[in-house]
Amino acid sequence: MFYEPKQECLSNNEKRALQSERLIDTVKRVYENVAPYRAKMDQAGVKPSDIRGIEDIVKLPFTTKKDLRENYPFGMFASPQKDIIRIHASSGTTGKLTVVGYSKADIDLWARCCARGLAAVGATQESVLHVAYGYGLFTGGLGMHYGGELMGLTVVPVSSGNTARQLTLLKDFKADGICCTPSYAVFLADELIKAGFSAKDLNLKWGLFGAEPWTDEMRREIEEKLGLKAYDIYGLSEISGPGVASECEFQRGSHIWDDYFYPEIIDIDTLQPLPIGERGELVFTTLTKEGMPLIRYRTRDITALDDSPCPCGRTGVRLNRIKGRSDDMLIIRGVNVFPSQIESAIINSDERISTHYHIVVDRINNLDTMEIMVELRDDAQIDQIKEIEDIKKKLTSDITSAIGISANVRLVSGGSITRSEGKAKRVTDNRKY
Ligand code: DLL
Repeated sequence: MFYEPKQECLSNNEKRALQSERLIDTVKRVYENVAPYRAKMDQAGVKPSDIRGIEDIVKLPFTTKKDLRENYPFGMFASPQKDIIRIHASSGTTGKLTVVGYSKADIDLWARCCARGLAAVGATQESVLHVAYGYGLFTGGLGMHYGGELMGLTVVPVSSGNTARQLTLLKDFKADGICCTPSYAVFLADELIKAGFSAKDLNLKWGLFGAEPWTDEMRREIEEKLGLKAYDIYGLSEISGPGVASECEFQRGSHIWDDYFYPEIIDIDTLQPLPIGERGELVFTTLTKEGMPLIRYRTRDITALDDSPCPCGRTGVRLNRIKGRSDDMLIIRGVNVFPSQIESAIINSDERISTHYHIVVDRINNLDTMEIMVELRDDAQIDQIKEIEDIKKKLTSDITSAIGISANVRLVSGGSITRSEGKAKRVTDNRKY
């Protein structure tokens, strides 16, 4: 029911005409309603009337997380507050969240895109969908929830955590579809096996996994252990959430719903657009969003596009797997974390700790772990071991409240952390993608 061939299989000419018409409207909308966009366009010497078609997009300035931060919380909204019906947010670089506002039409569009993704992997109205992405400011849970409901599936809003309960519900409700991060899928599978069960005790047929980078090796592992077909789903809060792009049954990369989100790949040094197939940074322009339309938003995700025909007939340009980021954002258990957030928690926690720290990220038993080593200051007045315990306890809790997930803090003596001669290397990521 949510396969929309008319929109999903547009010819090149039809698509460009639609994208052009929508871009022209979006540029007018932001110029008239969003002061920071008006200022940026004036500075670049571009007027809405200069944008006559999608090819003119290159005349427009980029948008970055910095723009969202500088206009925190609602300064980038193009709709009056009375028309904003939902707020979501993800981590920003310096403690301030990146905030997104949705109008009713934006929520409907987002649900439609998630429904397209569900339909593309074979969900039907008889399906039971187990949503194990987190619900809340994170977009994973509610995005897939609304997509599933729009399609008429039976949605089970389990949210993240409590693995034993997840397994019980999967067995009892016989979900045929599951949504969670790929690393959690592997963890769930291992817990299933540990508890003495196997994929045969479940009814899973397909899963939509995303919110963090993963590989084809992980895909095979998940498919084998959970007895389903594993599909990639990509998205980011700023553009809407999950379902900006989604794989079809052929698993050849995620089709971008490019009648709504226009993709470009740029060279990260020259910021010039690259031809299809070349790897660079992914940039998106929303074509119909009302609440917070974004023009040429730099996602920082490194990937390439593929416009070769797909046997499914959909013409949405496909996204290769995300190969990394052009900034220092880490994704730990599906949560976006910037080292700068950890750094400011360290600086503000206790004057007896120094600003020398090192973060080690790993994947142990298929679960991301993070250890943060922090040096005590040489001149710190510490008389009792208990004081060290107290410093550690407070820092652990400060870090958890700054980044939203737990980390293992280890206090070490002054000088223990290797100093770098150039840029400090703050993070060692031992995970293999
Ligand atoms: O992670 C939205 C989402 C939820 C997507 C559930 C898919 C499934 P943010 O928290 O704003 O939104 O994080 C966005 O996560 O820029 C990528 O770096 C990364 N990411 C998302 N999906 C994938 C994926 C959600 N399939 C950031 N593969 C993005 C690799 C992904 N990285």
